[in-house]
Amino acid sequence: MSNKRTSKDEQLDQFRVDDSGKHLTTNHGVKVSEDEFSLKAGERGPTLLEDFHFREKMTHFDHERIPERIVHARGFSAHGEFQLYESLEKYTKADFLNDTSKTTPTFVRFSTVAGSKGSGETVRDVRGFSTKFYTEEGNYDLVGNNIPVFFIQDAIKFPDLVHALKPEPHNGMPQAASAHDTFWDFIAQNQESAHMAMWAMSDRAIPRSFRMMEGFGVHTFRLVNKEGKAHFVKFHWKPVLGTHSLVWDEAQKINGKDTDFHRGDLFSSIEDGDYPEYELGIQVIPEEDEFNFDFDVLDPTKVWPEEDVPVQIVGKMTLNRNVDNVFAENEQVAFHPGNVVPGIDFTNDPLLQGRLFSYTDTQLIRLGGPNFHELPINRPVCPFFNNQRDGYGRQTINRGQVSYHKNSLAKNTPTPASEEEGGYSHYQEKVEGHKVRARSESFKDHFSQATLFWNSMSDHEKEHIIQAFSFELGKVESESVREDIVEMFSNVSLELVQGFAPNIGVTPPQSGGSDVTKASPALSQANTVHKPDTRKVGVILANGFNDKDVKKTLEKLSDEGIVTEIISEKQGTIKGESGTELKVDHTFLTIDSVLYDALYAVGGKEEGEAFKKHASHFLNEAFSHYKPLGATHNGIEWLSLNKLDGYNGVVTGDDPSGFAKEFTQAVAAHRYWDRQMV
Ligand code: HDD
Repeated sequence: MSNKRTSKDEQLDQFRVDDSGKHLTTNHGVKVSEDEFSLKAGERGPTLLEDFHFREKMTHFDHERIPERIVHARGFSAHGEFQLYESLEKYTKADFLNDTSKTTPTFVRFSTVAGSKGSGETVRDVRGFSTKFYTEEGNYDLVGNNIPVFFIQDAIKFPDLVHALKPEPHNGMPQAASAHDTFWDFIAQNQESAHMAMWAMSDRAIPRSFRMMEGFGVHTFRLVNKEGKAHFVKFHWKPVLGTHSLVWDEAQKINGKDTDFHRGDLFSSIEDGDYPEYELGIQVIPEEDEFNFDFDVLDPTKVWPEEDVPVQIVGKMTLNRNVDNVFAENEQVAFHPGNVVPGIDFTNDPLLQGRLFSYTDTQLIRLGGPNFHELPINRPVCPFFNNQRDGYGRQTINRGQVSYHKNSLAKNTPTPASEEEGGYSHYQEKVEGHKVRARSESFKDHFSQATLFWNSMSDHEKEHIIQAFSFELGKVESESVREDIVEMFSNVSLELVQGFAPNIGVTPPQSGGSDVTKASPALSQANTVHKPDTRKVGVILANGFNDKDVKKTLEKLSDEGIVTEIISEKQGTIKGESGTELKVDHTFLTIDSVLYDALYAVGGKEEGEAFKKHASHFLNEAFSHYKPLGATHNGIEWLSLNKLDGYNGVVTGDDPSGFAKEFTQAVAAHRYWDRQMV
């Protein structure tokens, strides 16, 4: 990654303001002499209307909020850059996908879908993964999710889906959760959602980190090259750290212990220089092969199995700068799947077609008018010229007499550009048909790929899906909705419904099921990358710890990229037996085992009963979430007291180097699912 400032950084500099060390002024630049007392008629008298400073301060405050996004309200962003590995000239003329010498500035916003702006971040939900590429040919937005398919096939059903998912209107509950009647009623009545519902009930919906989840453009787009030849394409982001998830019990507890868990993880990784990286992948199908698959390539409820259509890795995005101001950047950024550049085009996917309308429309209400493209975070890095004028908050001062086309007074400028000059030309797809409100027959297989997903899961992932259905439907009060869901998902897998139906008081069918036997190993997180890098380990220490060994171990873990934090009873420092002092990062009160990937228990000579109790609680909980545990010195004793020793992923040892090596491998493994059966 280069440390060169991007063109977007330079542009944003014009808008960045640092108030520190300055005199306080009004918004009109008048220096203010007093900011604690309003202007009154007498010390005990009424406030005067002429107090312009009070009026301005209060009015601004009263208007500080804008509507939250109707979906994806809870989100967090970072700046980055995209580097192409090899030219994609043969597929597309998009300049940023042709020229490997160019670095394209990017801005990414991650989000949950259902919850309000202040809701917990580790809820069971789809995650948004939106990327704005500030290319030299204009902004290209890839507005995707961490799940490669969608609930519905036609955008006209989106308001219904979201109404069913959001808190129920009569009581405003539940917040940020799909575990309620209306959501599952919608699913049962709209069977095209079967495949996506399987993903939503899988571990994908509770990611460990924004840094450890995939991103998908979902729709089929078109890449068009200089010769005008088009290919169908699906976009993928593959996290360099692999795709990893939390466990459900842990995810729920994190929401209470740290509502900002995901944004905190992203923010501190970037601050620490552990820049999140994602490789861009494309799946390409030549136009002439459009009808050679057992699904319709335009259907957004279908994946293109990676084993059939391989993902070609073509570049990498690195997120390397946090936002300066969450409102100005994260809240005001406006994404739109319709923001494309020459060489990237749409298809007739009816979900995509409807999105092309919705995103501008929503920004008009959310950002208050048609000039949101002028907000610093939304401005392209290339100049823009047209005859659009005026509107709320207009900032551009367009000079000259002329604001219409065609004209003679300004020699007909700004002039449309020809294709050779870089003008956007739409792919000339031949289309004919009757005007109908209908769906193609080729969109009507709702279950084969839901079964493909189920067949591709490892045993522990299957168990998690069964538990997720049991939890979600367990919260559904309507018996008929529960029965409908069992019936619906018996089309996916008998093993699945027989797993969860008894837990929700429904008798599962004994026959039927699916005859699809195909699996796609790429869908299972069991086959992802495993690395120790950036994993967070809580180190439990008491005064009088063996500082020689601990120091050596911590150094070795740090060399492997593991981030350690010291947990003890009190803030301040703790002293080792040879006098080394270490800063305590957290106490048992301010942190929790659910906020770590693994624990390393050491203790110390001065540990008391309360200390042992807390440490045992931490270890037991981490163990129950299948996390790696390491123990040396007194820590070994706590393991045996709690009967946690002897399991896979529980590492003990006397020699710091040997221990650190084995523990690093355990941390990289993420979780030990064989304990699920214990
Ligand atoms: Fe959407 C926001 C992703 C279908 C209408 N959507 C939004 C965001 C993401 C997605 C990541 C948050 C953008 C941000 O961070 O600011 N949406 C998707 C994906 C979809 C999808 C991957 C299916 C493949 N969306 C979809 C449909 C419609 C919308 C079918 C309506 C026809 N989406 C919106 C919206 C939002 C939005 C209401 C709310 C805030 C915003 O646009 O800027 O217009």
